[in-house]
Amino acid sequence: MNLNQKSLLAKASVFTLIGLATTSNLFAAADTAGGDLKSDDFVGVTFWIISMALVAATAFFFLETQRVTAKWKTSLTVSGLVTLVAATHYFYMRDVWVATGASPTVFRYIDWMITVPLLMVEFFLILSAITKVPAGVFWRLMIGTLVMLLGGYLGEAGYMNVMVAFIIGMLGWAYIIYEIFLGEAGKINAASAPPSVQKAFSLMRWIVVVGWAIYPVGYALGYLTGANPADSSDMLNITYNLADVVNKIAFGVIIWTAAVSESDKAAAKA
Ligand SMILES: *C/C=C(C)/C=C/C=C(C)/C=C/C1=C(C)CCCC1(C)C
Repeated sequence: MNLNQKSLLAKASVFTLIGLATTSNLFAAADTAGGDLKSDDFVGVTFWIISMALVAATAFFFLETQRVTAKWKTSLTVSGLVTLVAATHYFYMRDVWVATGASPTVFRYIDWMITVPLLMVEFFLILSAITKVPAGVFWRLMIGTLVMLLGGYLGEAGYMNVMVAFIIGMLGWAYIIYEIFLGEAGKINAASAPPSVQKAFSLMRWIVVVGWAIYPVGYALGYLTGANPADSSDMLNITYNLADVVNKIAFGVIIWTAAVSESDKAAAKA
């Protein structure tokens, strides 16, 4: 990349940040509910903290694309898109929560419908950077994602028995885990990836198993314990919010770590 392109990218990043800052201000101004955050509304506080952490993470991932080699730039951009989309939804979700005390289920699932496929794209990109990956891998991961989220939504929105919906969602998730450990995606990684990529890939796999496990735990705490509705709703939202920190911000940081270490190695060789 030449100097001109670099300064263009820097400008684009700055404009993105200004855009983000303005839109978040607009949301806050348009909806006075946000100003009604009560000092004892701890779930509401987590909505606010995470909104801002997601904004900061977005700025960080976009700006750091300038520091890494070409093949890692796309991965970092996708990480930034995940946190950008999530930050925007969090502005709306926290307003719903603060104004009504209800779970912002619709915004939550719209967010997941966009960000979970983007996270799947990351797997694909990491593998594609080093070898040719059949498109079938990508589509199978997408199908698993759709089943998982559709099941969850039907249960949470009241279209289906919460337990049956939970089981459908779990089956979708199990299929994703099967694909990345024992299916084609896992085999490609084992056969052709260099050690640093294998490390990143295996870390990402653990994110999908351990990090993503926080979501069904949240669902169970929200709908399957028989606790009173107010407590259940607190537990559900606090657990989902925590899960998003792990799976959107920490996940991006893992990719950033691999990207920086690979790029530095490439620079040392040159
Ligand atoms: C950024 C958002 C992410 C990574 C969201 C992930 C969501 C899940 C892994 C949800 C999983 C669920 C099940 C495995 C069972 C049914 C209920 C769900 C949808 C909460």
